[in-house]
Formats: sequence, structure tokens, C-alpha cells
Amino acid sequence: MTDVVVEKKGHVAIVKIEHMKAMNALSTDMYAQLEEAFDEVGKMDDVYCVILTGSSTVNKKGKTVNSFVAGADIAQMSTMTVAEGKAFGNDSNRVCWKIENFKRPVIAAINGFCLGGGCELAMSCDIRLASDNALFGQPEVGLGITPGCGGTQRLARLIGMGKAKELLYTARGNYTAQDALAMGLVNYVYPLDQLMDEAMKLAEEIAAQAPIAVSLVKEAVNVGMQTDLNSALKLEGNCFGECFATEDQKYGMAWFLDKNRDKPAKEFKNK
Ligand code: CO8
Repeated sequence: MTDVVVEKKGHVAIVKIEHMKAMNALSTDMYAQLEEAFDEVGKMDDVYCVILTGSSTVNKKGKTVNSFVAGADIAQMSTMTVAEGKAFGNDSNRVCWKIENFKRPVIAAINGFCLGGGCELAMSCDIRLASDNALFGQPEVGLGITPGCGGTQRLARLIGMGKAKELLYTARGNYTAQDALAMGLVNYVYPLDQLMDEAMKLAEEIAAQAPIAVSLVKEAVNVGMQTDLNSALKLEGNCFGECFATEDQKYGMAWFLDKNRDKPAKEFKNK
């Protein structure tokens, strides 16, 4: 892999997209590299939270520009046939589905352009944080295409149908981080130079909880949101029950009940 880099810091993995000659645009190869990166992180048993972020470069005018992902690769898509378009849509959806259902929470640290396939990628993450320079939008219809990687589905589920349709129909690519915050597309906005520190703090806070319980929460929320409440509550009950097979449940409750004030800080074992 050359354009997607994985770094591990304690119990957190950082997946960084570094394809800035095309503003991190996602081609078939880039989607494959992203998938490979998540497969690699999936094998790291002691990684309990993941941060997905973009990168920066100095452009031709000498200005530093930052991009999470500026969309799918328009150059590659420009000559696609119907069959190739469908295959590209399926491939990209498979990768976003993998991220959405990754066993650990994934935080998108959105450091700049977050357009089209980039916004779709961010929406497949569990939590989105944005830097104050970030720009959002679904510009697809301005290119003669529909979103193909969850934009017509996850956006409406996340921010409501009316606002989603505004983004999807207008093709505007200039919704600011504050706009994204107001519409519920991102959880928090930070100055660019604080974004990764804040993402790391949040990731470490999540990684310090019982990892199996966190994974079960993710499954219960994701699956439950796509089913009726009664079935979802049964799923939640099953997830809750499964926790009692873990050492971490016994440890976590014993830690709470231990009245010794000098006890060591809590440290779960992912067992
Ligand atoms: N695809 C290919 N190349 C891109 C893309 C892209 N999405 N975005 C930027 N680039 C390239 C530019 O062509 C340029 O290349 P070069 O240096 O060779 O001329 C380089 O990146 C730098 O870009 P700019 O010179 O344009 O830089 P600016 O700072 O002036 O502007 C922008 C940056 C605003 C991001 C601008 O490049 C832009 O508008 N990009 C396109 C944004 C867009 O429309 N994205 C949506 C694409 S469609 C999509 O994502 C569909 C998703 C479908 C799901 C997946 C498959 C089904």
C-alpha cells in the first residue's frame, strides 16, 4: 500500500489516506487500498478504536490544502460503461459496509474536503469530527450521476430526508463544518491543528472501555436501527446477556464494588 497508511498508537489505529495528487479521490485502487488497510487493522487484536483521516499537500499555487476525500475519482469514472459503473458502485459499497460494520468503532477525522464519495465514506464511520476548514457536499448530480456509495441512504438516515435532499439535489460542495454541525452530520468542529489530538482523545476514551461490550453496542445500534423496535430490543437483550460470558464484565463490576481507594486504574483485557 502506498496511498493509505496505517499507524498504531496504543490501542488506537490511525488509517490515513495520502493520495493528495488527486485530493484523496477514491479510484478502484484506492478503495482496494482502504479495504486492505481495514483488513490489516482487523487483525490487530489490541486495537479497540480506529481513526480514519485524510492528509494535506502544497498545491500548484503554493498553498497548503487539506483533504479528507474529495470524492470518487472523476477521471476514472468519466469513461465507465453501465456495467463498470455498477461494479464500481458495488466495490465502493462493499468497502463502506466493511467500515460501517468493522468490529471496532471508527472515528472520521475530517480535515478538509469531504465531498461525494468522501462524505459517503465519512458517513460509514461511527462518529465524525471536523476541522473548521472542512467542506461538505454531495456534488454528484452536477456531474450527471447519482451518489453510488450510500449517499442517498445514509445521509437521509443521519440528517433527515428534507436536508439530505437539499444536499443531494443542489450538488453544492460548500457546506461548511459549522453547517455540518448544525445538520448533525458531524459531532464536533475543532481548529485544524487540534483535530487529530481531539480525535485521539475521543478514541482513547472509547478504547479504555470494555472492548467486547463496545463492539456489541456497535452491533446493537447498527443492526437495531435497521429493524423494528421489538426485534431491536430482543437483539439488545441478547447482546447484554453475552457480556456475562466475558472476563471484562466480572472485572469491571468487581472493580466498581472494590472500595479500596488505592486500587490500580481500570484496565480491561478484551476477554
Ligand atoms: N476526482 C479526480 N481528481 C480530482 C478530484 C476527484 N474527485 N478532486 C480533485 N481532483 C484533482 C484535480 O483534478 C486536480 O488534478 P490536477 O492537479 O491533475 O489538475 C487536483 O486534484 C487538485 O484539484 P484542484 O486543482 O481542483 O484543487 P482546488 O483546491 O482548486 O479544488 C476541489 C479542490 C474543490 C476539491 C476540486 O478539485 C473539486 O471540486 N473536486 C471534485 C469534487 C467532486 O465533485 N467530488 C464528487 C465526485 S463524484 C463522487 O464522489 C461520486 C461517488 C460515487 C460513489 C463511489 C462509486 C459508486
